[in-house]
Amino acid sequence: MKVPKTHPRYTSLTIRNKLVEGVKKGITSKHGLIAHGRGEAFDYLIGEKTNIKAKKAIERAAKLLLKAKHPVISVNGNSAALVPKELVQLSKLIPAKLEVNIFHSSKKRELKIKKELIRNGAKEVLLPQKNCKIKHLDSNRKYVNKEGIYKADVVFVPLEDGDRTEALIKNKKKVIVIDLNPMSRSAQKATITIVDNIVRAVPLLIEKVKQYKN
Ligand code: PTJ
Repeated sequence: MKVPKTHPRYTSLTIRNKLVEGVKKGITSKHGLIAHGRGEAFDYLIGEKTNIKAKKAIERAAKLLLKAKHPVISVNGNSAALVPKELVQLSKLIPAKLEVNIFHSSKKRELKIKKELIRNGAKEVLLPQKNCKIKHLDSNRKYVNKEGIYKADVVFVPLEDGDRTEALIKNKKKVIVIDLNPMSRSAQKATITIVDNIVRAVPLLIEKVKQYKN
């Protein structure tokens, strides 16, 4: 759907289009549309702007990612539809590995997300392995890659449901989360929580990483 630039909700409707496209391409799950709706509601309440607390959290996140020995960016169906290019750019800058990790189990979707990241410039994208699991987690998210999340010290989770952050922390990892809902389990349990929309927060994180690297 083409959104007229003059529409008062232009940005929001354009973001929705990306997710609908993600579903059509087989990257995003249908549940991802519902998840986005929840995020949108919180974004509306915070005025669809990055607030000062989020900016501070982004600064701390950039520092933690740059200090990490083995940082990994975890990518699901929503983040792959909304910020694929930015996640690839961030992974190259830090540098950090990119690993696909989805809640709604689908081998086909994992491969499509990987392909999308490669289309956006990624050289390497890790996939979960059935013989490699993290502890304290029962959902499909428990499967990880031996060279990625399994041995990571810092995991960046742009947005997801709340079953994994706590488990990653119990597995002795530091977790950076972006979540528009400050009351979600992910937001409450993470080492660093950025309460903002990933479409705004990830570009700001890229800028901070560039600045600190210089
Ligand atoms: O691709 P999969 O199978 O891994 O599934 C991904 C989703 C997102 C569907 C899955 O993880 C899920 O169901 O998540 P939830 O439980 O709906 O939680 C998503 C969280 O992200 C909620 O707290 C939303 O408020 C928040 N959120 C949604 N869109 C955004 C967001 N936070 C930041 N930026 C957004 N654009």
